[in-house]
Amino acid sequence: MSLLSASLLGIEFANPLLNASGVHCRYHDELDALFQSAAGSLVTKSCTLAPRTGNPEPRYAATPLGSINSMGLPNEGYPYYLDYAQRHDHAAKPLFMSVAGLTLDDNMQMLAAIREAARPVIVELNLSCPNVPGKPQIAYDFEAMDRMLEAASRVYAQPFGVKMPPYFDIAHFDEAAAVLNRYPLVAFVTCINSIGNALVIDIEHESVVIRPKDGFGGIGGDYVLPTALANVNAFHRRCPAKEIIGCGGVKSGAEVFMHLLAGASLVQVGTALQEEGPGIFARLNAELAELLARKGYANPQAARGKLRTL
Ligand code: HRO
Repeated sequence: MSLLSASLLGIEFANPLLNASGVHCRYHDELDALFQSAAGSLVTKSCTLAPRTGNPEPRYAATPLGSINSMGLPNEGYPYYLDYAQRHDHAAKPLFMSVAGLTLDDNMQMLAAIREAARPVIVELNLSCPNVPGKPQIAYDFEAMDRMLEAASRVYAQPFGVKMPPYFDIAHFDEAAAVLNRYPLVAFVTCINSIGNALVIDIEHESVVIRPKDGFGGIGGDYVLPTALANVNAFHRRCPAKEIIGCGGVKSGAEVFMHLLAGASLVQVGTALQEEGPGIFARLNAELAELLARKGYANPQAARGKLRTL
C-alpha cells in the first residue's frame, strides 16, 4: 500500500482524488485527460437518456471565492458514456458514471442498460441537479428520493452511490440519512453538489454573471467548504454502513485532508479543477502526501473520520 492509496467498495485507488462530475468530463478527450492525469479515478458528466445542449451561455463564471453555474445538464446521452465505460481500462483507474435522468423511469432505463453492459463502472446517481428549469432537486423531496432509491435498488440490484445536495438543518440530515439507510445497496454517499440557486452580482455592470434563470445558479469553491465538510461529517456519523465521497471547496492538500478528517474515503475536485486543469491532481497529491507524512498518518484511510470534537 503506497502512502496515498485509498479504497471504496473494496476497490483500491492509487489516491483518493477524482474530478467532481460536470468538470472536465463531458467528452471522451476530457475523460482521457483525466485518465492520463494524477487523479486516482474519474467520473463522467451526469447523463440523461438523450443528449442535451444545456442552458444558454454564459452559464459558468468564476469569482474570487469560487464559481457559479447553471449548465443545465449538457451531456452526450448515456450511450456515449456507456461506450466510454466499455472501452475504459478499469484495472488501471476505476471509472464512475454519473446518472441524472429527468424522471424516475429515465433513471431506471439507464440503470438497466448499465447493469446489462456488465462492466465494472461505479454508478453515482445524481439526486441533486439544481439547474434544470421546472425540475426540483429529488433529494430535497424525501418521498421522491425514497421512491427513486427503492426503484434503483430493485432495477440495478448491485451497489451504487448517490450524489447529494447540501442540507442546512439537523432535522434534514436526520431525515435524509434515514431514507438512505433504508437502502443497503446505496453503498456510498457523495456530499455535496453545488449550493443551489445562489446569485452572484457584478457591480460594475450592475448585472448577474450567468444568463440562465435570471442569473441564479449553483455555487462551488471557497463559498461551500464549511457546508461540504458539515455534510460529509453528518452523513459519515449517520450512515456507518456507507462510505462517503467528499466534494466541495478543495483547492489544496489542506482541504483534501479536512474532507478525510470529516469522514470521506475519496475526495472530488470541482471549481479548482475547472480553473487549474487536470495538472491540479499532481499538486494536490504532493501536498496531501506532505501533510499526511507530517501528521504521522500512514495513508488517507488512517485519517478518515479522525476529526476531534471539543
Ligand atoms: O449541469 C448542471 O447544471 C449541473 C448539474 Cl447536473 C449538477 O448536478 N450540479 C451542478 O452544479 N450543475
